[in-house]
Amino acid sequence: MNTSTKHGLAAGDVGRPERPDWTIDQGWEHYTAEDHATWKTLFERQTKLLPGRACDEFVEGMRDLPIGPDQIPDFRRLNEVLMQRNGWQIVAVPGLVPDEVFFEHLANRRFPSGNFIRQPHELDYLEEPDVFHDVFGHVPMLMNPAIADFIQAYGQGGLRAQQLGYLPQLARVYWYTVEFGLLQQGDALRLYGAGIASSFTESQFCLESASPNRIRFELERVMRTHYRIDDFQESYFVIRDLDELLEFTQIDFEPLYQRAAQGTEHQPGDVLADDRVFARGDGSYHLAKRIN
Ligand code: HBI
Ligand code: FE
Repeated sequence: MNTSTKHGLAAGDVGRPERPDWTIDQGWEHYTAEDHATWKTLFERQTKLLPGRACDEFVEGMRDLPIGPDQIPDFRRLNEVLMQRNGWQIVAVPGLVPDEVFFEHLANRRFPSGNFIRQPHELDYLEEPDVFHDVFGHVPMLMNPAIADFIQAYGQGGLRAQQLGYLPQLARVYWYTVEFGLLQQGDALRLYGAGIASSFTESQFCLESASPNRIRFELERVMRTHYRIDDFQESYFVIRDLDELLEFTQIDFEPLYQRAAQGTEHQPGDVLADDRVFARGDGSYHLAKRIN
């Protein structure tokens, strides 16, 4: 299906890449006024929500980057700042890329970002990561040295996990940290995961709703836990601070993978006897959906 429209850039035709690493030009000049307007709508409503919800490191990363309301950021300008900060860069891709390609980029400190932006009728939900999710959600966190090294290690570990047959176990760690992670900040919980930082509805749900569980992050526990890709999470996992992610890069995951893959798997909403629970969810959100 060709989803190109009157808009300059749309998700689509991800079938045959022209370059083996799947990168394309961002094509910044091709964004239309409507594309930039969509960015502005998303940027402004999200920026209002994040004080007090996003962790301080997210806010600082955003502050130091050339990201603002008026235009979709130009990757060339983002890269000047990021490269200088810690050697990361953003590369444009047309949408989801194969796992090996994704890992290879991350292992080399290149973050693949969708170049297209969602359509005005799909502001709150889309299946493939677009430039708003990737740039607004991920790039501020990439300015942080701990996240920067953790995501590189994920790229390196991804290739290895795949060879060992443990990719599902590793992907759960990424999902419950980089995408949907919470952390402790003082007495409160804050979000740092890009999937929630870039979501209008879930950035509120993950911290304020009575529905989800908020559970202390433990590596092996998370490796056993399925996640939802089609709706809000039923459980969020909480790390002590971003430096905890750095500690994970020092651990050999293989024995954990083995134990996790052999033992029981957990459903997204499960709470276990030895979990350290910050908030036990009442499950009301997903329950109501099942009944109705
Ligand atoms: N491709 N562009 C893009 N972005 C992702 O987040 C991504 C991907 N390909 C594979 C993938 N994520 C995950 O399935 C792996 O992390 C396992
Ligand atoms: Fe993402």
